[in-house]
Amino acid sequence: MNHLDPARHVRGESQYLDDIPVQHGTLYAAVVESPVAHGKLLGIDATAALQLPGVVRVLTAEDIPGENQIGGIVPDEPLLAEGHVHFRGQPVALLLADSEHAAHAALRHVRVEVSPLPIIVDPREAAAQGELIVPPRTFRIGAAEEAWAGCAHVFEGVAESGGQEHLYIETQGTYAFPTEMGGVRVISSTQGPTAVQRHTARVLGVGMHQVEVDVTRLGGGFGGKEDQATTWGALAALGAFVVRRPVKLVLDRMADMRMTGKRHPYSSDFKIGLDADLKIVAYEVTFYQNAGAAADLSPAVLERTLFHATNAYFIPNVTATAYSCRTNLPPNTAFRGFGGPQGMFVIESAIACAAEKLGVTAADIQQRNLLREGDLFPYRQPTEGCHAEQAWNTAAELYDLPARRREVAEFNAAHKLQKKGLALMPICFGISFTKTAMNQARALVHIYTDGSVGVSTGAVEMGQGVNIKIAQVAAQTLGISLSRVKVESTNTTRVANTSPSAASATADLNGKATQLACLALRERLLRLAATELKMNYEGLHIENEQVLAAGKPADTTWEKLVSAAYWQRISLTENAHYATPDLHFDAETNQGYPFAYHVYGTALTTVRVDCLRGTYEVEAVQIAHDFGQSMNPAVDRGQIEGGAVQGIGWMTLEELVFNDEGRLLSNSLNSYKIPDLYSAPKVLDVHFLDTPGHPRAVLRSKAVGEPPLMYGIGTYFALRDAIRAFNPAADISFSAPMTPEKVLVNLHPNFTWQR
Ligand code: LUZ
Ligand code: MOS
Repeated sequence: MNHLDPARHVRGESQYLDDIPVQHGTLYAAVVESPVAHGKLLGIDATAALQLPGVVRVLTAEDIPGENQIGGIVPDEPLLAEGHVHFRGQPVALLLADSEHAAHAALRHVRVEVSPLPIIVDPREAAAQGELIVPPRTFRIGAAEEAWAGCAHVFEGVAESGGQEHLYIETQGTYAFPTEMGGVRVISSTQGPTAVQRHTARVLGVGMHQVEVDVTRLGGGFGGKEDQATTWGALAALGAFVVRRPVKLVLDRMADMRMTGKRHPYSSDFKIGLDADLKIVAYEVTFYQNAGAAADLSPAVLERTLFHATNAYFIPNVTATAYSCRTNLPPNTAFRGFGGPQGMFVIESAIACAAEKLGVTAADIQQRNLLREGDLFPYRQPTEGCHAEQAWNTAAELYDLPARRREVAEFNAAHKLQKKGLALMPICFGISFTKTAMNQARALVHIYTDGSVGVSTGAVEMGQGVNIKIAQVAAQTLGISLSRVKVESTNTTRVANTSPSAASATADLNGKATQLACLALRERLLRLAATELKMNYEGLHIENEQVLAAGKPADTTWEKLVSAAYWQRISLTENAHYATPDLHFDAETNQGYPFAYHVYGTALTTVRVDCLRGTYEVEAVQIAHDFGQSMNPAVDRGQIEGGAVQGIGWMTLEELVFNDEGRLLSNSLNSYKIPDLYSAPKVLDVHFLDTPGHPRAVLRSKAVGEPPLMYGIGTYFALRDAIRAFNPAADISFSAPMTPEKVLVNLHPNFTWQR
């Protein structure tokens, strides 16, 4: 079962937004940005720009017919700045011109007058000044404050993790068309078509029924288009609505990097207490999340940090507190893992801190504390079908942990200027939107009279392979070949009120809805067959497009059956709704049953460091992963490989640098490095654990989108291990990413440059 798209992708035949043939009369939009990170907006003067050839219109907040607001969780984000600007790159005005060139050339002729105000870029400073997006949250189980006295060992520390640029290959973009009834049709590169629809309607002051959003596919999203495609969608729609001409808005790479939010950097304090047997007795953690200048999805990201604060470990006494801190950076947003990786980095830092001080390996602590069946998470959901120990033990045996440790020790004894390091990284990730209401989806399935099938859902294909999975569900449920099934574009007029394609849950939610629709159609068709054949409905099924009775062909094929249904005026269309059963969560007590199930796994990582240069190679990342009953091993393996490498990038090379004025310095691929073929692991093994899957997973095939990203955290700790092999006294701060520069400084902390 291959992914549906790759052949078209490599031939260049796949249509992305920027490939859509341009309609006559189209205007090109460019966005006028705030030149400073914080200030009072005194005026916008577009006189000079409007005199340039090709420039048609400059729209500001005053031109917005509806509400100038695109905030979701908190209404704190204007579409176009009004009164104040809060981050560098904030959209201030929309410039429309006859050509892309004219639009971009005119940008610098729009004068934005701002009187600067003091700025904050550090989350702890924001918290100290009371600049919080929402009140702090605390998850609590047991009584950590009473447990310290009984601990044999207590350690405290600080952990910092950096942001991450999404770097989807396709930048943000929208193509909007005015429609005859006074609405707009919007083609958007978004993970959340309904979010674009809702906020566009709000901005235009029309009903949602006047806004149609259509999505064919994205060249990657990674969370960056869950909420933040909305800005560009609503801006282009505003242009089309006001000027009554099609408007195309596509960000160039540097504008995209400057203007859009990223993974949240976190600064955290931890305290961990262990007993004499290295059992973790208590854990206290405080997270300071750098939210940027507006809420965006930050409160939900913050919550997921708390959900995953104890990773794959059972800890009886936990107090985890999180602050969402408002700074003058672009609003940070969803990014694969959605706060989970940030929380997991801190518990792994606490464990490494304890291990280093106690002279044991981190694995000694990790292994003793893995979750077991029935253990409670701090939010009181018990584990059900817990594979934490199975994943750990399988990885340790399959990849021969004792031999690998020996190999590292022998290499390190034999080499002075090169050192190897090793780390294990267990993961546990909860599958479901943490906002319970979002765990719903719908599918609209048509069987055409020739027996071919069209499926529409709320799922957005962004390269992750959700379309092939949905096609598989339809084909398998109806008993027909895959070639009869087409998965349609994601369109708000066909499937309404959708949740974004996010939270690793897209195939589960939309696949289950597809399954329900197809089950209903299959039953309807089999009842007809039973009548025609004068047989029992229960004894019939469809396989390979044949209707079978007791395993034998029953003289009716799929095509005949479908045709017969049409002529008997039986509906060949079904619309089904799926809502994940059993979920609940109380945001006051922070207790409940928020996740459909959890995904487990363990990665074994080895690295080799050049101790003169600080450069390094990831030698191997070897993973034992809980897929359940994978419905598409090729697609699923791809998700694990890509996720692991993306996580390694976050933990090693990818370093966002803002200066004190809140200006992004790492603003292009010259200065922002993501893993390439050379820096990707030399070996990347993925073992499919033998696990049963979960009934709430589609076809028992567990979600694969986000969990593997956290395997990358192992690379950070393997690098620490290698640095300490060179310099056992190294006092390395828990600060990611571990760039080659940082490795070098940690290897040689007392080195000073001689002039
Ligand atoms: N988006 C969201 C997400 O709105 N809620 C979530 O829980 C979530 N989790 C992961 C990724 N995106
Ligand atoms: Mo995502 S971080 O599941 O959009």
